[in-house]
Amino acid sequence: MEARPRWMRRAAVAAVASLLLLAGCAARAASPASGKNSLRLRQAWARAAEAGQNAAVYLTIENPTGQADRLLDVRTDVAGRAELHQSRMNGGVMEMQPVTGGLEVGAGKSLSLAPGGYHIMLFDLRRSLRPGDRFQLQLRFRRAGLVEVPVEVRSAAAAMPGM
Ligand SMILES: [Cu+2]
Repeated sequence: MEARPRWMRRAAVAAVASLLLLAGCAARAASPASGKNSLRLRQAWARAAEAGQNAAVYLTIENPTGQADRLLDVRTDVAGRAELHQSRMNGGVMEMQPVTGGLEVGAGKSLSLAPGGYHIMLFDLRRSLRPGDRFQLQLRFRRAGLVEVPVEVRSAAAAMPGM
């Protein structure tokens, strides 16, 4: 005689499986943010801008691990909204548009977000960004999870067309 109906046992197995998944994520997020097992974020900087305006952030993402990762989205306390953008020339005019589906960083590769290409767009700044200021940016990766990086504000005079 069965103690419990089959569906009940199946539900119990599913619950244990999801707990294991959660534990795996937590362990990964808690791993140290250096060494060959994790991403390295370098030279993060933003252009100076006034409160209420937009600003672009640039950085280099190095992936020394053996597995590709993907930057999914970005947030920061200093802006109402942050998006991944790409600048490109269109008929002699520099245009930018949101990146959909995130940005891949291949195993052993690095990805540069730089003026004229990929960048992080901050919308609706909650405070002015002055040269020499620093603020924290949170990047969410598919594998590495949430990674935080300090961003240094540089003079807007370093401006280039198209951000
Ligand atoms: Cu942009």
